[in-house]
Amino acid sequence: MKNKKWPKVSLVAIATILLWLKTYIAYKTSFEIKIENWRQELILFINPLSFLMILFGLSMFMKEKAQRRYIMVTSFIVSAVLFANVVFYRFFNDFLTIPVLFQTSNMSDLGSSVTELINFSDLLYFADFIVLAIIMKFKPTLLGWREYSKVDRRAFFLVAVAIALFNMGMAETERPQLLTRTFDREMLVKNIGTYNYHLYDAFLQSKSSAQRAMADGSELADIDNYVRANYLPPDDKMFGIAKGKNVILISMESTQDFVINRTVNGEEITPFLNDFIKESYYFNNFYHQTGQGKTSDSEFLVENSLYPLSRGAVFFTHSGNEYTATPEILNDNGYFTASLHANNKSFWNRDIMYQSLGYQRFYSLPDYDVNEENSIGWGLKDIDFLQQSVEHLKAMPKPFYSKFITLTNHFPFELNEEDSFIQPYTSNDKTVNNYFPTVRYEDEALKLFVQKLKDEGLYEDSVIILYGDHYGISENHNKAMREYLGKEITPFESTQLQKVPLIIHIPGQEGKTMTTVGGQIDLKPTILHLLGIDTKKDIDFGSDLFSKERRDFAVLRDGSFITKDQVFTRDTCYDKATGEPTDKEACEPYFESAKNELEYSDQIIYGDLLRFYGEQNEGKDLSDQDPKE
Ligand code: GP9
Ligand code: MN
Repeated sequence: MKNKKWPKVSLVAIATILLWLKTYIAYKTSFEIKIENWRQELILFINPLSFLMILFGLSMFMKEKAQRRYIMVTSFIVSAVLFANVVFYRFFNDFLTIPVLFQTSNMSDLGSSVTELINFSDLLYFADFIVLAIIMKFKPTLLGWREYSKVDRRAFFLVAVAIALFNMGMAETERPQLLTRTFDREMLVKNIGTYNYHLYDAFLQSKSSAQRAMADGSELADIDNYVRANYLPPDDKMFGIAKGKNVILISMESTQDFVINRTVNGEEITPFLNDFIKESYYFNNFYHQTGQGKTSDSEFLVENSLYPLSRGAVFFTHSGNEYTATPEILNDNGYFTASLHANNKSFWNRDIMYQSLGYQRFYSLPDYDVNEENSIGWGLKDIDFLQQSVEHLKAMPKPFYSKFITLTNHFPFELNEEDSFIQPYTSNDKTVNNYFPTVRYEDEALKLFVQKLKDEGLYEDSVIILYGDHYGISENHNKAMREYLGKEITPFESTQLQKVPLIIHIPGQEGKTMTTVGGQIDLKPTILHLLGIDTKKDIDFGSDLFSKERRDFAVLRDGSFITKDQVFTRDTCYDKATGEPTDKEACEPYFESAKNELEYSDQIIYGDLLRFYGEQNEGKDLSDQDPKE
């Protein structure tokens, strides 16, 4: 029946406002969302609104009875989704994702303790729904209803869209490239809201499922041929030289190669590394090949010898794929495998991806003693992180394969006074200026770490591999870099600045500078060969950096490539000797290879093709695995 009177309270408005406020209260009381300034607080406050307006607004097209039913049912479902996240968060300190819902071991953990996780007061999460239901039952006339005109609806949806755009605009300024890079779930929820986050998650999921469903493994034949043709046999002298040794792999945050053996204000930037390379293999033509996934992309390259994707972070988009990563291979060879990083475990989706890579244990934030004194910028300072990590190393079964991810030398390169061992550079560019002291701090942290490894008797039994994860100084800082380096930053120089240090220390081996051109993609076969593990049958796009048959070649994720004598970037072929553009013909023989590399690797990831090769990996929570188990 039509209610002719002006509505007392519009059902659409009341349902929207109740759920909006409830969501915000839940954000503040049930999740630990870090808020750094009032803009972030405002984003958090408004972020559920546009979604709820659109969701409930759909009922404006309905008749009274249908509208009531629709609003009640939707309100209940949305409340249930929110509540499911609250319960999940209590246990895992993380937000739900679709792959997680299907991870049986996670869910069974949760299932057994669900009664402990839920209490009577949780009914409060449904308080608004209960109130709505009571009114509807006993005083339905309190809630008005009217037929909405076209103009009403248009105005309503326009407002909703405007709020959504305002929200996105603010989020974009607070966290640029939020959606293409998808940092971590907390950041997504904080910026676009829990409901939009679920939509986004569902979108990612369906996209990759469709691509996966269309693949049948027949594509592998060509790829297999290509990879076989590019396989390089190991140098007999190096194969197995570190058999049975521990591996300590260190990802050096934002560390570019140009800092090695260089000074700022007359002082060495990396005094420790400059010494350490004298007793290690030091690769000075080694490139990072990362894309938007930054650190996680470098991890992906190093562990899989596959390229990351051209957009997004493969750690997020394809964490459910089958991989044959170094940790998995080493598990089968009697190694204990662990990653150590003092950050949220879900950052870059590591907690999930590490399961697919085969890690047995992930030491993340809760495994470290982190407080205000020992933190700066992104979190635990490198010195504290590495020192505390040695205790974890001592507890691990031997031999172990351990990956450390440092953090202090991260943009915006913040440092306390007492940790500044050198003065900043003195250009107009604060980022470039501050980069040097944080690199110097990282160098100090590495020195103390190596010292501690010696003190604890771990040094002689371990291969130590250090690599830079990606650039720290982007092209936005070319002016200050020109000033510092004393040369114009042309596209050629920019490409050369993508070099990151690679240092491999093998006990008992003398130091040597290796000039072969290579990249992060080459680390997997290199490491495995040093440990005496054959890689002939693996699908690796990289090849052993010690092989005598090396062909100097590295492809960057943007399609640029580097050979022995040329650099190809932005459609121009440069002569390395002069740094000047040269005839394109000189680069032409490599075009096909560079294209194939990236395309074949992408095909593997999009089609999840390695599942046609290997067996299935079971999902496991890695945060509380006892290393002795
Ligand atoms: C965060 C750290 C930094 O855990 O890996 O990530 P980045 O921004 O360098 O990719
Ligand atoms: Mn990084």
